[in-house]
Amino acid sequence: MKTRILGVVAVFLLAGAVFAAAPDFGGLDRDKNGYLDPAEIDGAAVQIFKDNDRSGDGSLDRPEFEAAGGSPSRFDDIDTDRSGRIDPDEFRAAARKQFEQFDVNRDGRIDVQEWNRRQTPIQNPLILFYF
Ligand SMILES: [Ca+2]
Ligand SMILES: [Ca+2]
Ligand SMILES: [Ca+2]
Repeated sequence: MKTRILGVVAVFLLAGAVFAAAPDFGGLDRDKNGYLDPAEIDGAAVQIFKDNDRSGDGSLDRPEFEAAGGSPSRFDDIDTDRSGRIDPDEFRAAARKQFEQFDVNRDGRIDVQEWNRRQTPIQNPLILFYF
């Protein structure tokens, strides 16, 4: 009997853990409808760009990008004109590309399954998506 109760408790705990792991999409789901749409990704990109442009010169240089958790190779991917700086358009274009990568079923939104496929709880979702 006791083990059975423990079993039930364990199932509840497990369900709770799964539920807790259901993402709020790293806070990106602004309208809280359970999906990420391109406008949410784009809007957040503008803010995240500003937050990480520490020098305030309107672009992200390599140190700023890496300080935010980005890798050197990812910087090169995003800096499509090879200027050595990421400008807002490049940043948003990269976010759009990420969106398309996540949106496996191409319905124009990222659902929880699509999000979880690429995220693990230990990763900072914003870094993973934008940097
Ligand atoms: Ca949403
Ligand atoms: Ca550039
Ligand atoms: Ca989708």
